[in-house]
Amino acid sequence: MAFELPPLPYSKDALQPHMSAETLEFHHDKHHQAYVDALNKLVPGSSLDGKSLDEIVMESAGKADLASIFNNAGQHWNHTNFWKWMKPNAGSAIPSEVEKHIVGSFGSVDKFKEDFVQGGVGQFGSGWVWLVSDGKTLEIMKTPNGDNPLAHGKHALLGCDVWEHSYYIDYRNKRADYLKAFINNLVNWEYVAELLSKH
Ligand code: MN3
Repeated sequence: MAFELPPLPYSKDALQPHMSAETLEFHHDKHHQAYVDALNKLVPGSSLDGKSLDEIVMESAGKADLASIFNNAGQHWNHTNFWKWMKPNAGSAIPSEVEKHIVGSFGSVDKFKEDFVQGGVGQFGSGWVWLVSDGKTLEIMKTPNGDNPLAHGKHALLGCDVWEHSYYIDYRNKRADYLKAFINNLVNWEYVAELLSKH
């Protein structure tokens, strides 16, 4: 079955002023679409044909001959969640169950936000910064390119794209400003809570 670009769960101007309609137009309609198109060219006829996206990510991870499939499958998985990890008028209210786990693992919400921003700033070149769970504690993780927690046996609760295409139109080279705007104004904490309840 062919992979499909999921529609954005909000209109393209819904995340302004923190993320512009122009950014979403390029990021969702062009970049994410390109990963989906590449996957649909690479997977048919390969050893991973017919598998789910999660299976493809996990089974291609670390295999040199499947690197192209891994990169594009990882990016399709990452972006599909990234759109859901944001919402309009998100504010900063964190559901109590999520806050309890964050405070238990990081000491405070402020320290978690600081570590998340630092993780994203510290990812050299393209990649992602994550809040992950191992089933017990939460931690910050960063990955290069299309790599993600799923490929490392961790559960992603939140992730932010730090490829330049995600912030250069709105923030130019100021990755830290983009990360601060994301963590303070864009996070769909109800989706984070839903993922936490499963892990
Ligand atoms: Mn991206």
